[in-house]
Amino acid sequence: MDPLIVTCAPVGAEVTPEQTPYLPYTPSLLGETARAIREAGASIVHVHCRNDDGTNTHSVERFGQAYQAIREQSDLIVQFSTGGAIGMTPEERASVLQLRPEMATLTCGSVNFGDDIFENSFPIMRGILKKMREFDVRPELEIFDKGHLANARRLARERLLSFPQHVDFVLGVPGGMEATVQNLCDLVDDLPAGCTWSVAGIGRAQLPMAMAAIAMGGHVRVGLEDNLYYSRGRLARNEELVARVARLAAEAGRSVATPDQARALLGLARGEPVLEVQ
Ligand code: KMH
Ligand code: ZN
Repeated sequence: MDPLIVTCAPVGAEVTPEQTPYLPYTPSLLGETARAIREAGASIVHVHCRNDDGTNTHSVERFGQAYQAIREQSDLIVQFSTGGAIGMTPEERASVLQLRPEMATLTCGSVNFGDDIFENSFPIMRGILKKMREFDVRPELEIFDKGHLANARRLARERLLSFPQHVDFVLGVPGGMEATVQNLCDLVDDLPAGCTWSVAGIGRAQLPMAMAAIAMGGHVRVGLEDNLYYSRGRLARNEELVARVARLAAEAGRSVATPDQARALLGLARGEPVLEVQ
């Protein structure tokens, strides 16, 4: 099997600094986290940003600072969120693509998200994909439900997307597809040929989904965005979640991918960020 690509999503948009002391919600904390998760075995960092008071922001300036801090401390593949937070406008969510991160997420459809709706209509998805093309950013397709794969195929028929792509199954969101091994197998079966995939299990599903992906030849996403706990009642640090997956993979005979190995597996050319916005 290929080396395991471990993505870490250390911040997210839903967890608050009041819930855990381990949330790296400033650029400088993100830089330190990048170093720690790289040492632990991560090759991709999925980025959301916060203001100093912990509130969500998708400001281009803040993402630029975060990118710089991560790059100063690691060679990780930097993947920006274009999902942002519930309530952000599609324009706000796509604005950070002008910094030309190596990768960014594209959620492939709307989904109930707790009591909210995470809105990703076709016009929103098309707008984000056009910006990705303009700034040469590689998408990671976020799949919260099986119909999202059909939506991605529709975007491919519209020639806004081409396959194969790297796909992340986000399982266990209240309102989305449940985190079961059967669901994961069904999703993997439905993937267009040649796609690589990872799974992000939400909450206590993070560990069993990671173990399934290791066994199935997929890849894994962990981090505080998706799960606050290392074990029942014990808050996690991001690097601990990465290190545990790396240990489990080693037990199963899979090494973790370095960022450059992950770039090779994903067909990414290493690019440097454009930190000065023109
Ligand atoms: N915070 C969620 C509403 C992404 O980063 O692309 C969306 C999300 C997905 O986290
Ligand atoms: Zn995210």
